[in-house]
Amino acid sequence: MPLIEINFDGIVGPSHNYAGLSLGNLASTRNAGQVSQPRHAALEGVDKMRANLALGLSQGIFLPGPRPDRRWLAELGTTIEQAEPALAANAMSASAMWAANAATVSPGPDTADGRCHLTVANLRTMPHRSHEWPATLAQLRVAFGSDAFAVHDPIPPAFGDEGAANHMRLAPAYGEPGVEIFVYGISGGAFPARQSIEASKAIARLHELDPERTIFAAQSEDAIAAGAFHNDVVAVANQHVLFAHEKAFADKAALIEQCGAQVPGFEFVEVPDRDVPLSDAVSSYLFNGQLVSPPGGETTLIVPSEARENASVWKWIERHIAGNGPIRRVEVVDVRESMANGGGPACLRLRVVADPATVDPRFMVDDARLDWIADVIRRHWPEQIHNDELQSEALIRYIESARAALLEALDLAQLL
Ligand code: SUG
Repeated sequence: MPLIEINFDGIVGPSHNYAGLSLGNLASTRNAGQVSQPRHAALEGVDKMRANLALGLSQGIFLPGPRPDRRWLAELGTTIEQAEPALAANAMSASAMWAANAATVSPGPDTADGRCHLTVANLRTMPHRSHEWPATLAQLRVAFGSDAFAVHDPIPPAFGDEGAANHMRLAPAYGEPGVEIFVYGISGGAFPARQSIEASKAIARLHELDPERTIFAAQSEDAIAAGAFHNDVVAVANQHVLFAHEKAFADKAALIEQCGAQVPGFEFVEVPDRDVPLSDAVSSYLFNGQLVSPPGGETTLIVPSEARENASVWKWIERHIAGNGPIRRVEVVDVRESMANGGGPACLRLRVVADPATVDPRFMVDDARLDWIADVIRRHWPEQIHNDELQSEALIRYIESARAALLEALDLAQLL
């Protein structure tokens, strides 16, 4: 079987809530204290996966981590019952749903040993995300346990790494050698730059990438300051196409020149700031779409419904498609509960180019398995979470048994 792109979506965990934990993520700050709907959020995620399957794409899943993270709280000398509310919220976040931050992935055609390399992200910048990686690593080791893969520990927390959200790959076809672009932040004005160049360089070395086909590019300070806390809020690549906002990169000209020189047929689709200002790009998540090549189909951009509701963004999309640009088709999905925490369609998935037969089948889904997952969600996920009940004993019991029910249903109780 040739190598294809598989999208692994993070299932929205039963503790999904709005605690406003992510400085620099405007949606997270704006929605702090709102009432969340974990059941609806997780079902929105399932519907997004169904839409991917309907396009003929290959689909996988990642599981929610244990929440509250009792082990992390114990390392901090406390418990969920006794922790200060702010710390308790950090232990309750369902942020592992944003699988684009799970790991950085370098497919086999790009690496010296021909294996697909994955490095789990340390996510050290935000406390609520810094404790995701042990549970993520445990499942990566099961899902990608075959010889076709090399799974790496996180790089040391001295250097911030946020995974594939700051990494893009350009290649004439998925199974051919590509160029990998690592995007890092230097400064974000009032907001933190989460990805460091030291982390990106370490990953490129660990993944045994060819330095001739590896690019390091800085994010523009303006983009981070406008709320692009990850590069995937302002840029996305697929095969030979790079789709980005005019202000995404510190030195756009140098990046485009390198891509043009190294990627056969390279096409840059740029959205000028005068058509779509950075603020509209950030609020609509236009670039946080999934840019995909369905089998035998046309290059398709899967955008959140917020993109259709933004006049400048929708006008740009309609004009691009009418003008025969490289993006031939647009699909709209509803992931509002995740969007309200700053997570769009692209945040919810990790792309892995691989032969699906080399992946543990328990992490792959079809419509029937999604029915099954949706059924567990309907039966076990809380309907609502109010911000002031994150330490409620009853809610915690409910959340812990919901995750256990899912893992058992998927025959993955070993990860409990
Ligand atoms: O890290 N939101 C996530 C959103 C991650 C989006 N991922 C990508 N762009 N790939 C973050 O900021 C909000 C949690 C809260 O406030 O409770 C949060 O963590």
